Amino acid sequence: MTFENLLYECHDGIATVTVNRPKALNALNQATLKELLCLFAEIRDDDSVKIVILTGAGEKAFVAGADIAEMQSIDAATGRQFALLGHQLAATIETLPKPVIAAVNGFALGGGCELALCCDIRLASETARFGQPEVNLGVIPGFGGTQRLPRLIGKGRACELLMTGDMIDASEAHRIGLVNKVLPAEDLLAAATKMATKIASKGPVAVSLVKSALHDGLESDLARACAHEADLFGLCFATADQKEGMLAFLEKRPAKFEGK
Ligand code: DAK
Repeated sequence: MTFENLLYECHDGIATVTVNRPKALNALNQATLKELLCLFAEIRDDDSVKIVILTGAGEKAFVAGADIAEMQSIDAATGRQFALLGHQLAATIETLPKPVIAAVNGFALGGGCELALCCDIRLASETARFGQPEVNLGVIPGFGGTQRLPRLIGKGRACELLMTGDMIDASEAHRIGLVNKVLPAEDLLAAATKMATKIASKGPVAVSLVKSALHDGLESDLARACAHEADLFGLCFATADQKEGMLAFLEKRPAKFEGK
């Protein structure tokens, strides 16, 4: 697979997707959004991929937002198309039946912060900076930031970031729960790969169902979400992975999961 604005590699079931527009701090233009959509659709259908790491090229940015140069002159119809592409990408990542780890290696602003918010786990380098500066440009977040940010860090903190447009550093992002871990920049990808390797060694069906239970459940009331969890728990007992996982425990050996 070759893309103009992305780099892609996959080893041992771990796919790494790198947004590759470092001269524009990896800003998301429409072409990049379309490529990301296309690549994540391929990843969804590729059984050799167990988990995805999403990062940005260069040392400065994860993604510095939607491409302001491109957005500046778009009309309403193109703006709507742009927003739909962004929402489609967010939904694709959130409902991908495989985990996605954001390795945030620098600026994650606007649409870049929103992209990280769609991922399941966020690891950040000490050099990472987060913010939703759209109000500085006279717009609001267009890729779900007003919704996912308060769900992750709470309404008050989200309001502050969304209304002031302030940037916060990685340690503050960690303190408020926006990122799971902060690492020295040179260790970020290794740490993401280590975590990905650990997750990839677990029962793939179970990991996928955890993602589904979490994502669907958070959008639902507790009783309905618990009923959904019970359905998914039952489903596990129709899988070879459950049989292998429990047998391996009883035989005191590591499980060999097939993802079935
Ligand atoms: N778009 C396009 N180019 C960008 C960019 C961006 N978001 N961010 C940086 N660049 C470009 C700069 O223009 C510069 O290009 P050249 O001048 O070299 O050609 C290059 O990257 C390096 O940037 P700087 O020279 O500015 O680097 P500094 O270290 O001085 O500053 C910075 C880094 C990240 C603080 C600064 O670049 C900056 O403030 N960037 C803009 C960050 C930002 O405001 N991001 C949010 C964008 S708005 C919607 C859909 C989506 C959205 C909204 C609505 N709908 C359709 C409804 C989302 C909106 C956003 O994401």
